[in-house]
Amino acid sequence: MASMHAPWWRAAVVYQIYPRSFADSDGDGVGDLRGIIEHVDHLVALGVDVVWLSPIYRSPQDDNGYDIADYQDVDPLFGTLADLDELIAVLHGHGIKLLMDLVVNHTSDEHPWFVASRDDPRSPQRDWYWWRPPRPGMAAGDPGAEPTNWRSFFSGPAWELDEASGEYYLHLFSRKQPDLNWEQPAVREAVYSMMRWWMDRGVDGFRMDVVNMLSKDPTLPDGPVLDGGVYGDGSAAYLCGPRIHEFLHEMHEAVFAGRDPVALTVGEMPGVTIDEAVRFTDPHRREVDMVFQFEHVGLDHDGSKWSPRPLDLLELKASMGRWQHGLAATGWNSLYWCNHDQPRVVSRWGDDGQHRVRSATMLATILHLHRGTPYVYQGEELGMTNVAFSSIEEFRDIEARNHYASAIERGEDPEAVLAAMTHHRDNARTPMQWDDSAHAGFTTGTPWIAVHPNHTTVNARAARADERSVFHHYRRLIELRHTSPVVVDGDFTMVLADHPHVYAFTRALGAETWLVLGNVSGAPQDLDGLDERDVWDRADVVLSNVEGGPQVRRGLRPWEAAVLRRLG
Ligand code: TEU
Repeated sequence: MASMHAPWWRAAVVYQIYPRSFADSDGDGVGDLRGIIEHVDHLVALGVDVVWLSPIYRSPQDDNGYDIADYQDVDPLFGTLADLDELIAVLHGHGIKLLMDLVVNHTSDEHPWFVASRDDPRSPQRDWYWWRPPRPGMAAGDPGAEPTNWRSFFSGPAWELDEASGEYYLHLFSRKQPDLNWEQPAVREAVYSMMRWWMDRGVDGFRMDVVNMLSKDPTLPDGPVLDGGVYGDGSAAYLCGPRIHEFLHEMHEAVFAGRDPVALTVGEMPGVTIDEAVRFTDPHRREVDMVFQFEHVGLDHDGSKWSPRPLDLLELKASMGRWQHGLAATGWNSLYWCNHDQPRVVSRWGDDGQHRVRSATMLATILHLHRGTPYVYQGEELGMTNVAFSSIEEFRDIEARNHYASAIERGEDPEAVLAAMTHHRDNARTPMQWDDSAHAGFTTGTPWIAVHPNHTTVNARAARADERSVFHHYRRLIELRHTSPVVVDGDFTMVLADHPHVYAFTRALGAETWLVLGNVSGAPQDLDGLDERDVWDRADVVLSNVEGGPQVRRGLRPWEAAVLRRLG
């Protein structure tokens, strides 16, 4: 049985809102907090327990709010602190908790901390950021004079020269996102005190942006040079760096210890390994509750997201299975296919044409029945799809635009570069499709990014009215987690691990065993290798995404998903 003392979030489902693209209440073309308040009924109907709100703080919006200029105020684009208080109250009134996005690897270059740090090299804030002179023997501004060879995640060098002082500052992301120096105790105290302020205001926890990058090897060593280019990969010096566990434990003690009800913390951790994830999420170590790992969303990259390759299902199953196994005894998994940085999963690993509904519901089924806490990204529950942009002008995302510009600068063919950009982040950022009206009911103004033309058929109003929609399938999956202890606590065992097209596993708790089956292909698949196929053929059907339900003896139809239950 489920432990009586298990934390509440083990049985919870989180819904991520990207405020800029969710709902616009005032017609300026950008989503806002009042827009969210007007659509809380959607979240209630879906049945989610927690909302994770991407950043709404004051920001120049260089990276859509992940560049923060004031951690304790709401950007006027999104509303006011009073709107946020109202949103928290409305959500809490429905029993829904709110996670804020904590972005403290870097601030905006317009944050007063950075302004002080840059403008006065003698200010106490100088060392709150990573300032370094040019490479020995070179003059500031010379090509290659950057203090290290690190490449930024958003293309180009990870260092920007400040002409006035002749020193460079580190920015792993955009030049408007200078990295904070967590070696400084005053930086850590300032962040913890800001976090306590939010907790005291009524938020229920945090999703922590690139939180495994907080601790850097202070010697900042060069990294191996990346594929024939001039830049190096510095990640060995800043992914899960020397003091990362110390910092996260210190944060836990300073912000969360002794709070009731317990908060939820999830650390976003590119490159995290299973061994590290166990340490981060071991409840006895009191660091974070769960992590977002990136292994599975890198499997269809050929070295980088800008050179995609088809997914090999055997690799996906092996990876997901390793994480299930690795965190079975200690720690906890988060489960996601989608977020604001990833392409839409139905376009990525399903079929967003003829089999859109069936493949979206199949992908949802296999994800949600793993052990861990599932995350639903806005629009995923509608089966929203990737966009097909035909020119670079249509892109809004700094990562995509910078990548395109630097590829063209290197002399690559513009058409080929654009054609390879299928994994770009704007796929996830087109406006939420509420109905079939102009601009999908997202705004009465001009949307900041184009609305997907398929909103005439793919939209929330149509989905909520159709019991067989992607929306209602997600609703049933969420309900299963709330009502079935085996979904929360059952042991996970991969079955048919060598089947190239079928994703299958069991969950077992006490006398109950569930079998979850997903056909990850557009062709029928037999289940000849399945143990006790005849027993499963007669088992109770918990969930299906096909007319008439599953027929295990005959196999699976294209993109079919089935969940079966038996005792003993
Ligand atoms: O993303 C961190 C991250 O490592 C990547 O997923 C990143 O988005 C990029 O795609 C690498 O190719 C987080 C946020 O989720 C993202 O939106 C921010 O842009 C980034 O941190 C900086 O704050």
